[in-house]
Amino acid sequence: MKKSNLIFLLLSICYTSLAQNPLVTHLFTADPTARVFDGKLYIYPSHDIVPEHGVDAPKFCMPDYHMFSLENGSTWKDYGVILDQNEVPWGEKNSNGMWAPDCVKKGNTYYYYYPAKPKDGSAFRRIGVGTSKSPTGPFKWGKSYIKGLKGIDPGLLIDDDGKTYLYFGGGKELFVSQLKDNMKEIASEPIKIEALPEGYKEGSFCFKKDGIYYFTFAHVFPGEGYTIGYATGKSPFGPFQYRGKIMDNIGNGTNHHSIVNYQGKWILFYHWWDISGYNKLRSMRADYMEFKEDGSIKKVKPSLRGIGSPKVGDTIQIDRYNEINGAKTTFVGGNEPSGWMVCDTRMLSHVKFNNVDFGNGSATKMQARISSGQRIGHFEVRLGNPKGQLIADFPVQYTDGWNSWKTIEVPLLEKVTGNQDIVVVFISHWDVDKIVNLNWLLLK
Ligand code: FUB
Repeated sequence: MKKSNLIFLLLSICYTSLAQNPLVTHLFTADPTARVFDGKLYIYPSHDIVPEHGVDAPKFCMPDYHMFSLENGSTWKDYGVILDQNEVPWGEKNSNGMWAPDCVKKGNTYYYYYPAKPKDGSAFRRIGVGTSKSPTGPFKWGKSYIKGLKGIDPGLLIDDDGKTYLYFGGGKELFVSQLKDNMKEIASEPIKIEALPEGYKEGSFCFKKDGIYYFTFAHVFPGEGYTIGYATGKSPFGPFQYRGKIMDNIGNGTNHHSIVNYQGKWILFYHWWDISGYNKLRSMRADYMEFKEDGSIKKVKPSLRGIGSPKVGDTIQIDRYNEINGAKTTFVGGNEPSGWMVCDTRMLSHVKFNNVDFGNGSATKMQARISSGQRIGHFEVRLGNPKGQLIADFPVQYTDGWNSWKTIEVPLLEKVTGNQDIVVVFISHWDVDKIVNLNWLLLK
């Protein structure tokens, strides 16, 4: 085996994280381009890091790329670093400018497009390409950047006739170029995408549905923060007509996205910086997206629940809820390594978590990860709504205090099959103002 392949294999960390939002928390990830290859969902994001002391990176500090795949419907596998900035044959060393990438498959080859700062000083960013026979690499990196293009945020569209279009750019204007069949050279000079509204734009992502080209992009209306907007047209070159926002501004900074259809559902991938509190340390997220009958896109509201269906054996991160009433969430503490929990639970508080996959009904038990400094009460797990069918009943136990975590287990009271929404209802006396802390549930 070649040394580089061996190193690649060793770097393929099997770190997994649940598919709720944010998608991973072991590193900061931004600009998520999701792609479905042969039925499997992959994400090609960029990677934000905290600059090392002495590194002049007042803006983004982005030294390399990881990539991820969705495993078992609810966990993300991190393949480790697939490209480091100092491996870019034409790139300036240590420039920390590995911004938003994309990856597409044509024939049996995967083409990974990424922007980097060229060492010849010819532009702020050029776009390079790597090729691989596998979606997870290793990629063979082209010796030069694509000639004739300058800019950031490559977004690729392979049309039904096999022709490939590269959308790119950031600023007041966005561009598209058709690529030659070799996928590494432009077949046409960049064309400016016309008739988009005023304001800063970046993060072009074009997809086709029912014969319509949806050109989507991050957009700052003058006086407003980043939104995700879209325009539609009848050709990959446009003209496009602006149709509105897919996501409203969710705070200051950027929002870069992609859209895929996975297992019959449309998903919007985007990023936010809610867990770092700093808009240069972002975390990728995903939420379902829907179309109206007239082909327009319903606005997506960022949720904690996100996508994915935990199965028997997966932790159900109940603190990433669809609905919460009378309780709160916060970071875990004590002997629990990391994550969030449901806390401040009171009489009849409830938390709803949609889309748990009970499969063919093989689960017979349920576990709960709890901490408690008192012992009065219990919590019920019900189907669908707070008064739905009772499927598990956990007594509250004293666990040695609110920072001391313990896993408890009860039998499932019913055989449950298929995808179900579950609701946890907390029961105690009205004067108990803190019943139990709950980190996760698990079907066994
Ligand atoms: O991540 C660096 C840059 O910020 C991306 O290229 C833009 O799309 C914005 O998200």
